[in-house]
Amino acid sequence: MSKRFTITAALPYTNGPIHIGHLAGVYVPADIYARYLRLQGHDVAFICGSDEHGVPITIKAKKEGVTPQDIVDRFHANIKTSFEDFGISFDNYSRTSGKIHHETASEFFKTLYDKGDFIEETTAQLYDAEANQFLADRFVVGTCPKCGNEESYGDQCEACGTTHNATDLINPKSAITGAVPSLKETKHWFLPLDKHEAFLKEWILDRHKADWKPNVYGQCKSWIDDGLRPRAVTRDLDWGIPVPVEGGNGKVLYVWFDAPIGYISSTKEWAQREGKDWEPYWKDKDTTLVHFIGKDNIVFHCIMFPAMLKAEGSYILPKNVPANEFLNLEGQKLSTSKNWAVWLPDYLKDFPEKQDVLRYVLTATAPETKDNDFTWKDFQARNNNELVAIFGNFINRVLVLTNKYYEGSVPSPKAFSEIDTETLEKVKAFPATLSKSIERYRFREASQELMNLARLGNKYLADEEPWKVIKTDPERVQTIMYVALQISAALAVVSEPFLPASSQKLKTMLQLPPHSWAMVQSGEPLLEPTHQIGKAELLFAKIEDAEIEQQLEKLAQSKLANTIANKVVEPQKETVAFEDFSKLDLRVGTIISAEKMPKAKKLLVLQVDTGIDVRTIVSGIAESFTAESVIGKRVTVLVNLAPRALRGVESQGMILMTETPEGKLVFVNPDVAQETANGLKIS
Ligand code: B3M
Ligand code: ZN
Repeated sequence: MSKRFTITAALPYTNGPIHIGHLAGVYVPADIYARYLRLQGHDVAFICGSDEHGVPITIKAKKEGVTPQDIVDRFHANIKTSFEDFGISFDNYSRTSGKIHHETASEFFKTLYDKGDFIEETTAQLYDAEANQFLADRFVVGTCPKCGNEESYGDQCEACGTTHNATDLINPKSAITGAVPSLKETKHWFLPLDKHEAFLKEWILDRHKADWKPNVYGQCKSWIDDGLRPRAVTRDLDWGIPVPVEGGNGKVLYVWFDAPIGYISSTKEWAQREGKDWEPYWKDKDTTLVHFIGKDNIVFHCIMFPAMLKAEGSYILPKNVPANEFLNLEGQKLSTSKNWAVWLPDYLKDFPEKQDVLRYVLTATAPETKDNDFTWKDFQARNNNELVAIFGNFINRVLVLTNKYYEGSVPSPKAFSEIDTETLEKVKAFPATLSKSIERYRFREASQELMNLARLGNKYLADEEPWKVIKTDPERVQTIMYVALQISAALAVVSEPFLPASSQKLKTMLQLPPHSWAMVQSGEPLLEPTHQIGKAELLFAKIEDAEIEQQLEKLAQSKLANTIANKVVEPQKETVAFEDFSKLDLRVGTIISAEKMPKAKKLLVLQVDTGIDVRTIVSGIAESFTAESVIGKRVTVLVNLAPRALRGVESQGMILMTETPEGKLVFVNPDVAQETANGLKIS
């Protein structure tokens, strides 16, 4: 029986492109779920849009000397294109700078205002006199009162996810001028979350203890247990939705008040375009509402937005909020500011036509219950060893052999062997297995079940060896190929939520007649004898080591650029008199042996021929150079440094080292051309 679902995906901030962390955390899982529900015949509104307000956009506009509208126009288009490129099948992708959203959010605020749901209060807020501006959200940085993170923002701490008022920060600093802010009176409207504590406790802690993911439930429980407090839902900013009530001039709605309402306005926009009524998707108690988000958005989707919806009174509440944890890249946190990311437009330039590969890998390694790591090596391995070697190889063999033996016509099966019947029974069971995982938001598990169906086909063909049997029992091969074709068709249908482009390509190759998830589940044939399939094309292509090396090199360049950009250039030291300098006796030496100092991370014990003698020198270079790599190296040695005992070894001198601007430790290498009989000549 068809049901109504409203599926929302977090509205991405339009201050930069989308990267793999966004896809893994929010958009691929949401798309798998929405596509799956459509395949079940349900009425689905899959809703998203650009989140175009908020301080990050204003900061970026200031940095570039353009308007916030310029910034959001640029990235709204960029992001929308990326979602289309990766088959994220929104029914509507709107934008919060649009008219319909301004109207919807203003009306929502006005309704709560007129009902007296807000606390209207003039309070002392952080103010930067130099910038002549109140400091809210990312305009202020300080120590989080909950976890001690010293880089917490005014509205939220990214380390522990909690949300707070800017005045709660310890040691706040203006992110505009660095100044310590003063306090200045200003009027704002507060959402009394404390008044909704009882409802949130019952709704979340009692009713959703079993079906919400532990990481989501746990965060909500800790906030509720900490005690909820009124939260300001307006700001002294000029970019955003003007506060639509008396005294609101010069103030806008807090971005986290307006953005979730963006789901509603985007649904309205879609319904208007489709000639539908939007209200059942947000107000009918039989509608299932699910929010797909990243873990840093849990408080806003489980506490704040539900409190707003409850206060307004006519809306349904989310049935589930299956937030994912974070994806890391090559062992480090993804970071827009440090350009430590794989941006979708760049990925597509380097791997054209490989959107499904990224969808698959990000699903197979999704951070569903804990942060997880994306590595390019794993990306290559899953493509080559799973998509190419199992899924693609199976499909290619089936289509090549069907064209070779029967000119593409599906053969009539003769008597089914036990293995044939068993295999077809297993195929029939896959949709239910996939449904179980998908309906519990376990997409990682589901993606591996999908691969197991391809494995089943691959194994069946390898065991039955039609290419051999054809010589002796062509009738048997008709049955084998008939079974293999049913498996291929089943794969085409059930892979659609995960690999939409590949699924479509396979359906085209099979010239798949009308089909459905239910047909696979019923076991009825998807390809009847004499049906004509098309030619075989490769579904997936191998990824070579060189392509991966290129990606790793790009990241290395990013890291280097970051080091340089963040390198603090130490000021020059105190001037020294020439007399002092001339006391130093510098010689050109050669390292004749080297070994790691036991239990000392940084130390190498070197035997150095200084031209005067061979002596022991202990050098703190073990984190930059291996013992083997320095043997034979010509080095500059300070030979008249007073001996020092280091971990029980007496060091008689020092090898001169320095750092490049990129922060790399290097030897002060003597230039052999200048060398004299007894060492470097100081000119
Ligand atoms: N713009 C996404 C983020 O925090 C935020 C989501 C809004 S969903 C209403 O990165
Ligand atoms: Zn914190």
